[in-house]
Amino acid sequence: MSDIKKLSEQFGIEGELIFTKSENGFVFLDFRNKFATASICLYGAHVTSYRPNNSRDILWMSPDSNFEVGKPIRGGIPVCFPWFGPHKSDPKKPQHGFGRLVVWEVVETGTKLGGETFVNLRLCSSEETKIYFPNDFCATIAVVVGAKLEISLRVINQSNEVFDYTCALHSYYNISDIENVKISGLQGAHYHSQLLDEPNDFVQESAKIEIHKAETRHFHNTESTCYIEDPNFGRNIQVAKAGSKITTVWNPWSETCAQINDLPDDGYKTFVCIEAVNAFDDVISLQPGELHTTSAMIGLI
Ligand code: TA6
Repeated sequence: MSDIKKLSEQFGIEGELIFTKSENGFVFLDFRNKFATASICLYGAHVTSYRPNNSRDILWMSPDSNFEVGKPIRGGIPVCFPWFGPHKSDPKKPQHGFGRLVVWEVVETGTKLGGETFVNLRLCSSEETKIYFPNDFCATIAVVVGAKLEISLRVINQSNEVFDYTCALHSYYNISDIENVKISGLQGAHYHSQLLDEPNDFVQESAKIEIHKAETRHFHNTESTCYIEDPNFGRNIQVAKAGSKITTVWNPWSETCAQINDLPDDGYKTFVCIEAVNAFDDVISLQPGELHTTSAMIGLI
């Protein structure tokens, strides 16, 4: 029996959740319910689309994304785990961890009483993960597709020792034009810019952030909800989060974009990343048996 047939029999939900396989063998879960459509790729537990009814996609996908084992998918919601950014001691280890480079296992699907559809995907430590990260863990990506998209990364320490990890739900939002959107929710927060020599420390003075150049701002000690006002698309995207004290706002702008081979040269114009992060002064330290959950709740208001 093909893996798709097996998955469909075990986890498919008629008219609501189907499994598909792309030409290059990537397996997707495609959701359709009264609220929205959505797609998740098992490679990386990667949400590639979330489209509430009567709206265009909230998430941005690069038309040049690789769907190739060993490379991350560009766009949607990459899951950065068990480290965010470059590995702190070994630059040869993959940027943003290996969570986005491996296939996650489907453990449960279902329909909630309100009609939302959910899936839980799992990645547990193995010989393969121990090449990169020595500790025993189990991570779950739980996604609920409803009037909002809820995504959670839950990590349990299954070893006998304490371990640390960093992570991000690195969402790419689909916008009309980077020069015409405003991001609110971060006023008063301290941030450091990854593009300047570190350490640096700024305060977000204005209520609304406008982006007119490359930005990688890591906002500290904030659990606030952010909003992307996009008058051209006639919508405001709401980005709430839990279990994360760092919010990262990223846009590469033209020069960096041109150097990233899975982004079109003008790709930077139509996305902005607002990421729920645990890193820097918000590293997660888990005692044996302990767990931590990082979540993002994404929708329109
Ligand atoms: O979260 C911001 C960031 O770490 C940037 O520095 C930039 O590199 C971006 O993520 C994308 O990283 P990626 O490895 O997906 O190209």
